[in-house]
Amino acid sequence: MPAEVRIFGTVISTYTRIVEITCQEAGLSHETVATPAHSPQNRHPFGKVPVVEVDGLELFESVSITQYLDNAHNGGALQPTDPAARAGMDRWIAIANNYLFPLFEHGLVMPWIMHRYMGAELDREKVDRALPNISRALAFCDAEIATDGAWTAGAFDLADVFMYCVLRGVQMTPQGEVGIAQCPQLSAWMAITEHRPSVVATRWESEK
Ligand SMILES: N[C@@H](CCC(=O)N[C@@H](CS)C(=O)NCC(=O)O)C(=O)O
Repeated sequence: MPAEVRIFGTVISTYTRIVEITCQEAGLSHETVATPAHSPQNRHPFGKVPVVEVDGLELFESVSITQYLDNAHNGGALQPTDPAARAGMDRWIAIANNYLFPLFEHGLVMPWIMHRYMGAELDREKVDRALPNISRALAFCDAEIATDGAWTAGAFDLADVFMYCVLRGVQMTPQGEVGIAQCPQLSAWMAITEHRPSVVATRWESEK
Protein backbone atom coordinates (compact mmCIF):
# COMPACT_ATOMS: atom_id res chain seq x y z
CA MET A 1 0.00 0.00 0.00
CA PRO A 2 1.72 3.29 -1.05
CA ALA A 3 2.24 5.81 1.75
CA GLU A 4 -0.16 8.72 2.09
CA VAL A 5 1.61 11.90 3.18
CA ARG A 6 -0.28 14.46 5.25
CA ILE A 7 1.33 17.89 5.10
CA PHE A 8 0.25 20.44 7.69
CA GLY A 9 1.17 23.81 6.27
CA THR A 10 -0.01 27.10 4.88
CA VAL A 11 -1.43 27.36 1.40
CA ILE A 12 1.13 29.82 0.02
CA SER A 13 4.27 28.49 1.63
CA THR A 14 7.74 27.94 0.20
CA TYR A 15 8.50 25.04 2.53
CA THR A 16 5.13 23.36 2.17
CA ARG A 17 5.70 23.39 -1.59
CA ILE A 18 9.19 21.93 -1.18
CA VAL A 19 7.61 18.92 0.53
CA GLU A 20 4.78 18.73 -2.01
CA ILE A 21 7.23 18.67 -4.95
CA THR A 22 9.26 15.95 -3.22
CA CYS A 23 6.09 13.86 -2.80
CA GLN A 24 5.27 14.34 -6.47
CA GLU A 25 8.79 13.34 -7.50
CA ALA A 26 8.51 10.21 -5.35
CA GLY A 27 5.06 9.34 -6.72
CA LEU A 28 3.55 9.66 -3.24
CA SER A 29 -0.03 10.75 -2.78
CA HIS A 30 -0.24 13.73 -0.49
CA GLU A 31 -2.77 16.00 1.12
CA THR A 32 -2.07 19.48 2.46
CA VAL A 33 -4.06 20.38 5.55
CA ALA A 34 -4.26 24.16 5.94
CA THR A 35 -2.43 24.89 9.20
CA PRO A 36 -1.21 28.40 9.98
CA ALA A 37 2.29 28.83 11.39
CA HIS A 38 2.21 29.55 15.16
CA SER A 39 -1.42 28.36 15.42
CA PRO A 40 -2.46 26.14 18.35
CA GLN A 41 -2.99 23.19 15.98
CA ASN A 42 0.54 23.46 14.54
CA ARG A 43 2.83 20.86 16.14
CA HIS A 44 6.20 22.32 15.04
CA PRO A 45 8.06 23.16 18.28
CA PHE A 46 9.13 26.54 16.86
CA GLY A 47 5.79 27.34 15.21
CA LYS A 48 7.00 26.84 11.61
CA VAL A 49 5.30 24.97 8.80
CA PRO A 50 5.18 22.33 7.50
CA VAL A 51 4.82 19.35 9.81
CA VAL A 52 4.34 16.01 8.05
CA GLU A 53 2.73 12.70 8.96
CA VAL A 54 3.90 9.64 7.04
CA ASP A 55 4.52 5.96 7.84
CA GLY A 56 3.34 6.54 11.42
CA LEU A 57 6.04 9.22 11.90
CA GLU A 58 5.66 12.89 12.66
CA LEU A 59 8.37 14.86 10.85
CA PHE A 60 9.36 18.50 10.82
CA GLU A 61 12.16 20.54 9.21
CA SER A 62 12.15 20.35 5.43
CA VAL A 63 15.66 18.90 5.04
CA SER A 64 14.78 16.01 7.31
CA ILE A 65 11.33 15.56 5.73
CA THR A 66 12.48 15.60 2.10
CA GLN A 67 15.44 13.30 2.70
CA TYR A 68 13.21 10.85 4.55
CA LEU A 69 10.62 10.82 1.76
CA ASP A 70 13.29 10.41 -0.90
CA ASN A 71 15.20 7.70 1.01
CA ALA A 72 12.18 5.71 2.16
CA HIS A 73 10.02 6.02 -0.94
CA ASN A 74 12.09 7.08 -3.94
CA GLY A 75 15.33 5.10 -3.73
CA GLY A 76 17.21 8.32 -2.94
CA ALA A 77 16.79 9.46 -6.56
CA LEU A 78 16.83 13.14 -5.56
CA GLN A 79 20.22 12.89 -3.80
CA PRO A 80 23.53 12.36 -5.64
CA THR A 81 25.64 9.47 -4.38
CA ASP A 82 28.97 10.94 -5.49
CA PRO A 83 30.43 12.64 -2.38
CA ALA A 84 31.48 15.84 -4.16
CA ALA A 85 28.11 16.22 -5.88
CA ARG A 86 26.41 15.50 -2.55
CA ALA A 87 28.45 18.23 -0.86
CA GLY A 88 27.40 20.61 -3.64
CA MET A 89 23.73 19.76 -3.15
CA ASP A 90 23.95 20.20 0.61
CA ARG A 91 25.71 23.53 0.16
CA TRP A 92 22.95 24.91 -2.08
CA ILE A 93 20.22 23.73 0.25
CA ALA A 94 22.04 25.45 3.13
CA ILE A 95 22.43 28.64 1.08
CA ALA A 96 18.72 28.56 0.21
CA ASN A 97 17.66 28.01 3.82
CA ASN A 98 20.15 30.16 5.72
CA TYR A 99 20.72 33.15 3.43
CA LEU A 100 18.32 33.38 0.50
CA PHE A 101 15.01 32.52 2.13
CA PRO A 102 15.35 34.91 5.13
CA LEU A 103 16.50 37.75 2.87
CA PHE A 104 13.75 37.24 0.29
CA GLU A 105 10.98 36.36 2.72
CA HIS A 106 11.35 39.25 5.14
CA GLY A 107 12.46 41.89 2.64
CA LEU A 108 10.15 41.24 -0.28
CA VAL A 109 7.84 38.22 -0.28
CA MET A 110 6.06 38.80 3.06
CA PRO A 111 5.52 42.54 2.52
CA TRP A 112 3.79 41.69 -0.78
CA ILE A 113 1.77 38.81 0.72
CA MET A 114 0.60 41.08 3.55
CA HIS A 115 -0.35 43.70 0.99
CA ARG A 116 -2.03 41.42 -1.54
CA TYR A 117 -3.85 39.03 0.76
CA MET A 118 -4.18 40.80 4.13
CA GLY A 119 -5.03 44.28 2.87
CA ALA A 120 -2.01 45.86 4.57
CA GLU A 121 -0.26 48.82 3.01
CA LEU A 122 2.89 47.73 1.16
CA ASP A 123 5.89 48.38 3.41
CA ARG A 124 7.89 50.15 0.70
CA GLU A 125 10.61 51.20 3.11
CA LYS A 126 11.31 47.58 4.04
CA VAL A 127 11.27 46.52 0.39
CA ASP A 128 13.57 49.35 -0.71
CA ARG A 129 15.99 48.55 2.09
CA ALA A 130 16.17 44.87 1.09
CA LEU A 131 16.44 45.31 -2.68
CA PRO A 132 20.21 45.93 -2.98
CA ASN A 133 21.01 42.76 -1.02
CA ILE A 134 18.40 40.81 -2.95
CA SER A 135 19.90 41.97 -6.26
CA ARG A 136 23.35 40.91 -5.07
CA ALA A 137 22.04 37.49 -4.03
CA LEU A 138 20.31 36.96 -7.39
CA ALA A 139 23.47 38.04 -9.24
CA PHE A 140 25.48 35.56 -7.15
CA CYS A 141 23.10 32.72 -8.12
CA ASP A 142 23.23 33.79 -11.77
CA ALA A 143 27.02 33.81 -11.80
CA GLU A 144 27.17 30.41 -10.08
CA ILE A 145 24.96 28.86 -12.75
CA ALA A 146 27.16 30.39 -15.44
CA THR A 147 30.23 28.80 -13.84
CA ASP A 148 29.03 25.44 -12.53
CA GLY A 149 25.51 24.82 -13.88
CA ALA A 150 22.45 24.71 -11.67
CA TRP A 151 23.08 23.78 -8.84
CA THR A 152 24.72 20.43 -8.65
CA ALA A 153 25.82 19.33 -12.10
CA GLY A 154 23.67 16.43 -13.23
CA ALA A 155 20.17 15.26 -12.53
CA PHE A 156 17.36 17.21 -10.87
CA ASP A 157 17.90 16.87 -7.12
CA LEU A 158 16.78 18.34 -3.79
CA ALA A 159 18.88 21.48 -4.35
CA ASP A 160 16.70 22.20 -7.40
CA VAL A 161 13.56 21.68 -5.32
CA PHE A 162 14.68 24.09 -2.58
CA MET A 163 16.11 26.69 -4.93
CA TYR A 164 13.07 26.75 -7.21
CA CYS A 165 10.59 27.22 -4.37
CA VAL A 166 12.69 29.90 -2.65
CA LEU A 167 13.14 31.81 -5.93
CA ARG A 168 9.56 31.40 -7.13
CA GLY A 169 8.18 33.48 -4.26
CA VAL A 170 10.54 36.28 -5.26
CA GLN A 171 9.58 36.01 -8.93
CA MET A 172 5.94 36.53 -8.01
CA THR A 173 6.61 40.03 -6.70
CA PRO A 174 6.99 42.95 -9.14
CA GLN A 175 10.54 43.80 -8.04
CA GLY A 176 11.56 40.15 -7.91
CA GLU A 177 10.19 39.48 -11.38
CA VAL A 178 12.35 42.29 -12.77
CA GLY A 179 15.36 41.22 -10.71
CA ILE A 180 15.24 37.62 -11.95
CA ALA A 181 14.58 38.73 -15.55
CA GLN A 182 17.85 40.68 -15.36
CA CYS A 183 19.72 37.44 -14.58
CA PRO A 184 19.85 35.49 -17.87
CA GLN A 185 21.07 32.15 -16.47
CA LEU A 186 18.71 32.21 -13.54
CA SER A 187 15.65 33.13 -15.57
CA ALA A 188 16.46 30.44 -18.15
CA TRP A 189 16.72 27.86 -15.35
CA MET A 190 13.44 29.03 -13.79
CA ALA A 191 11.72 28.83 -17.18
CA ILE A 192 12.83 25.22 -17.70
CA THR A 193 12.09 24.12 -14.14
CA GLU A 194 8.58 25.56 -14.05
CA HIS A 195 7.55 22.98 -16.67
CA ARG A 196 8.68 19.98 -14.65
CA PRO A 197 5.56 17.89 -13.88
CA SER A 198 6.12 17.96 -10.09
CA VAL A 199 6.39 21.75 -10.22
CA VAL A 200 3.30 22.14 -12.43
CA ALA A 201 1.30 19.82 -10.14
CA THR A 202 2.06 21.93 -7.06
CA ARG A 203 1.41 25.42 -8.43
CA TRP A 204 0.02 27.87 -5.94
CA GLU A 205 -3.54 29.02 -6.61
CA SER A 206 -2.15 32.46 -7.49
CA GLU A 207 0.03 30.94 -10.26
CA LYS A 208 -2.83 29.21 -12.10
N1 LIG B 1 13.53 25.47 8.98
C1 LIG B 1 12.17 25.29 8.58
C2 LIG B 1 11.66 26.59 7.94
C3 LIG B 1 10.19 26.53 7.65
C4 LIG B 1 9.64 27.95 7.46
O1 LIG B 1 10.31 28.98 7.68
N2 LIG B 1 8.38 28.00 7.07
C5 LIG B 1 7.71 29.28 6.93
C6 LIG B 1 6.61 29.21 5.89
S1 LIG B 1 7.23 28.97 4.27
C7 LIG B 1 7.09 29.63 8.26
O2 LIG B 1 6.73 28.77 9.02
N3 LIG B 1 6.98 30.92 8.54
C8 LIG B 1 6.39 31.43 9.74
C9 LIG B 1 7.41 32.08 10.65
O3 LIG B 1 8.61 32.04 10.38
O4 LIG B 1 6.98 32.61 11.65
C10 LIG B 1 12.06 24.12 7.61
O5 LIG B 1 13.06 23.84 6.94
O6 LIG B 1 11.02 23.46 7.52
